[in-house]
Amino acid sequence: MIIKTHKSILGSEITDPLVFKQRRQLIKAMLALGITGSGIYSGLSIANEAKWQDVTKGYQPKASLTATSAEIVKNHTNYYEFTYNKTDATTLAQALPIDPWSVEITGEVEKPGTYHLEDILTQQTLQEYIYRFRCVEGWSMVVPWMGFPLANLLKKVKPLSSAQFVKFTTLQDSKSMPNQAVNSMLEWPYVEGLRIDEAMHPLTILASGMYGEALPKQNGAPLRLVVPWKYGFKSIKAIVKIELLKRAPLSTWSKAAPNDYGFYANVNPDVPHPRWSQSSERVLGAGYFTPRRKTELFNGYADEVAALYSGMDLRHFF
Ligand SMILES: Nc1nc2c(c(=O)[nH]1)N[C@H]1C(S)=C(S)[C@@H](COP(=O)(O)O)O[C@H]1N2
Ligand SMILES: [Mo]
Repeated sequence: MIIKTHKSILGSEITDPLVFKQRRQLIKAMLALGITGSGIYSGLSIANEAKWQDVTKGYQPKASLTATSAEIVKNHTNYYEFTYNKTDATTLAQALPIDPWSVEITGEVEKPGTYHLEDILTQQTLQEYIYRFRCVEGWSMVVPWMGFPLANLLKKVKPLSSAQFVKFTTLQDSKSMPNQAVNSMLEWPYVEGLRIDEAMHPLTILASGMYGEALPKQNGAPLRLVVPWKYGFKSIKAIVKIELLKRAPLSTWSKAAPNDYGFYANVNPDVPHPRWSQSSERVLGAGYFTPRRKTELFNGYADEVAALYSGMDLRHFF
């Protein structure tokens, strides 16, 4: 099954202080649920199961996805606040201060506020989500994220019926993010958005970990969005603000190049980028002679999400 509680995050071999903290939070969360003692791992699984079924209403996860090697996912990143290449964020992003961290949730909600990340995570049950991840540039990977449904957080702040869209904003900190101090085609801070039904969909998660460990900084620590049926640029990193809005926000890429990057950015093999085909993808970690993979509509999640777009012309709303 797609969701597994990761034994290793509870294991004593982890020494990274951040992971340790996350583990403490997990344990705190378990205590809050009344799960204690020797059944700590199995108890957590059961709690997860119940919660998951709660939010998914019968969603059947895909089995049989093999994760890309962690080394590749950690060392091949897109993080334009730090660099325009795919390798240097691994080291450059280590300068990002991520503790303490808080997230402002505001706009069309009953309970706006600024919430400490620790408090957000303590109230959620972290689970593993093994998802395909497809970049608009034409490469793909499979990542075992650790996180929780965005819907679970949004429900806590009680969106008003006027909330039609959700806007996400990355940290603005040109001291630690050098490209934010440089003029480029991109405007900072990085901004992304979803329609409210996309944001509430059970496949849409906020991730604070991957491969059973705290999320590496270059991959968007301490908290990032993951929307597996959309091109990777929608999955915004280092989120400090979530706003519920009446109207669609203008996202960073749509603003910079509206003909290249639409608001929806659903993975679609039949809608080419203006300068390249999207019909296939290079699978990271596959051998040199391995053929490209055929890209699937909605990145393989059509059964779960196609209904969100029924009646929409996906060429127009690309
Ligand atoms: N804040 C921010 N979020 C971002 C990006 C970025 O440059 N800045 N890059 C996006 C792009 S283009 C992709 S493909 C994914 C890459 O995620 P990864 O580096 O963890 O593989 O993050 C997305 N989120
Ligand atoms: Mo991307």
